[in-house]
Amino acid sequence: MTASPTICRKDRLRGSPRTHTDELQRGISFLADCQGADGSWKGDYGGSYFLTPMWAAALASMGVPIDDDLRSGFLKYMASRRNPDGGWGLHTESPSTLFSTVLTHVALRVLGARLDDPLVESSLGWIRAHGGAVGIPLWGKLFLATLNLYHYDGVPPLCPELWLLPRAAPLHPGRIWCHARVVLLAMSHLYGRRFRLPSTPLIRAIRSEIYSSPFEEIDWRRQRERVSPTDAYVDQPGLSRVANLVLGAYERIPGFRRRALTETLDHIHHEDDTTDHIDIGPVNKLMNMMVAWFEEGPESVWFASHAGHIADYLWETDDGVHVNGYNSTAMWDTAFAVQALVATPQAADLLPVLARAHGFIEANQVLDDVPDHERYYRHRSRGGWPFSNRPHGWPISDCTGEGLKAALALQDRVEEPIAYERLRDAVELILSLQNPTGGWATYELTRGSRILEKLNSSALFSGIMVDYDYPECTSSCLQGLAAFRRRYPTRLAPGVELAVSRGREYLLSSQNPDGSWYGSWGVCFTYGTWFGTWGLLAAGLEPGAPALRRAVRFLLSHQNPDGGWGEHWTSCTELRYVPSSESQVVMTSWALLALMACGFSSPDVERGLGFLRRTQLPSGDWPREPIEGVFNRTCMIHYDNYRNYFPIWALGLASERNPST
Ligand code: LAN
Repeated sequence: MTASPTICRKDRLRGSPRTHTDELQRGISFLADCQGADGSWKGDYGGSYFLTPMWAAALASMGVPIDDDLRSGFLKYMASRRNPDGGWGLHTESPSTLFSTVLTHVALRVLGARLDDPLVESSLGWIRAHGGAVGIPLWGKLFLATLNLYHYDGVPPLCPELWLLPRAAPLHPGRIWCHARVVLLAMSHLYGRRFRLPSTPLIRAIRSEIYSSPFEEIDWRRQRERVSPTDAYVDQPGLSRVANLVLGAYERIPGFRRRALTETLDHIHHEDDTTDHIDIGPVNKLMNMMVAWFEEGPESVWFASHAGHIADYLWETDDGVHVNGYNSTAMWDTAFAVQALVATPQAADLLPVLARAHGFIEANQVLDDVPDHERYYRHRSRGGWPFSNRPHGWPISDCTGEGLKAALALQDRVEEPIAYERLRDAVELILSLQNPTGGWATYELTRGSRILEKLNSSALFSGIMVDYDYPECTSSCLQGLAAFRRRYPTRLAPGVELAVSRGREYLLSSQNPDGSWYGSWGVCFTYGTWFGTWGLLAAGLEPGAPALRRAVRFLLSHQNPDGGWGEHWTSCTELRYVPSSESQVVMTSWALLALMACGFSSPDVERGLGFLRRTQLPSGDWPREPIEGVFNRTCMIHYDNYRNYFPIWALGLASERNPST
């Protein structure tokens, strides 16, 4: 087996105070210093706490070598994220959940912490006070079952036979949002094989700790739908109960299991092979790695290929080692950093930085579709940009839009710009991803009906069953198309024209009556409204158009007396604007970007810019702030570089508009 994974330590540069008196120049110098040797920017992508104990528990249980640094890094991180009530939340700012607390307890114990360790006392106290681990949500049930800490009879049926359904079936897994689909894929394989670790004294000890009655005496079947009230973010839908009954009955009939497992295994291999064993995200990466371990063993080539990419997801900070939400943020961060830098008056002095960034963007565009993409329910890939890098290889609509914008912004600034044919491929991919509604979803077209959401049994995440239209994705695609049209007015013109006008209609129809848009991937209405306004402007609306005036009014109504904006993550879960206790640099930048693009200039904009200038640190960095990213409504995620390039973008736009500021 391979050696202990080397952890990426990518500290932000704590540069010495800059000599520049100008905040914009200071911010630019700091950002430029943070550029990696490959030309990209990437950052800490933690915040979704549950990932770390899940990984730590599984890696240690599979016997992946964990050296002292990694072990103490995991322990330190878990210690630093404990809530005052002694439990751990789904994300780093949320109330405690049984899911994260049980995962933490198991991780602590398999990493060697003893029962008298204060952290273990804490997790155990919390679990016992909340009815024991029986009420852990579905993902936890299945995960614990693989570790031999939950009985498979207590896991709702995850029949792999679903993969044998005819493609036209409304419930076919190929219709599910790709992230949920690939997690379900691995889970149904593990379930179908009833894979579990051998029972050891430690496993038996943990069993006796996390349940209030002896493991053997628990009526497991009755636990299938049980979810602790602390974890029930999403109601357990009635339809999923019916499905559980039907599939539960089916489980007793020997039928197509062998064929189904061959099918799921084939799909798992395809995902591993086409992503260089990085996989689309941290949950299916871990689950596929477990499948490899159970199927072929720790010494197999398959497992070793997985182990070689464990470190891609690990990140070290002063708080210890955590698991990131993706293998990196490189492409997303680089596309925004470039756009921010070219919006400043200093752009002409930054050619070497921009050339390196261009090199990264060029080298990470996906050039081919994955083999047999249709058989494996994959959309085309050629021409797209992923969130992270080419080896990961799953392009996303909005990453392609932002990548295209960044590439076009660099066309006249580099010696060898990306060839027209490749930009055309990006445009064609974007066009192929537009839904009949005019909107864009994330990785694929919307394939399933909203009824599928009624089968979401995760309890923890909302909106995971379908790849819905999103204003943010729509906006980035529209902006990419508009930038392409400016550069090549006659190329692909009819298709681009039509797509832009349909996209505009979608954005207009998704605006809320108060002028805002709900943002699904950043916190929350401020983020959505920045994208909404920029999308409509790209689609040709005049800055004074009524929809944009409403958006401006919305933003101004939430400006704080200190000139800044600050929105709390609970906006995402409560679906209404919740202010945070203090203004935040990131939201202030989004609001200013929207206001300035809408042509709005007034003392309010000046006060916002003043907030950005005042809060900058002498190094040119800005202080880390409360969490600003989200997925699936309930789980927050931290975008570390947002606080660096968004303020630069806003300050840069302001000084381009008014060179005296
Ligand atoms: C991401 C990361 C990138 C993000 C943007 C491109 C920023 C967004 O505009 C579209 C959605 C997307 C691609 C996205 C979706 C959900 C992800 C993949 C994540 C937030 C990173 C981690 C998260 C994933 C779902 C975590 C695993 C949990 C599950 C519920 C499967």
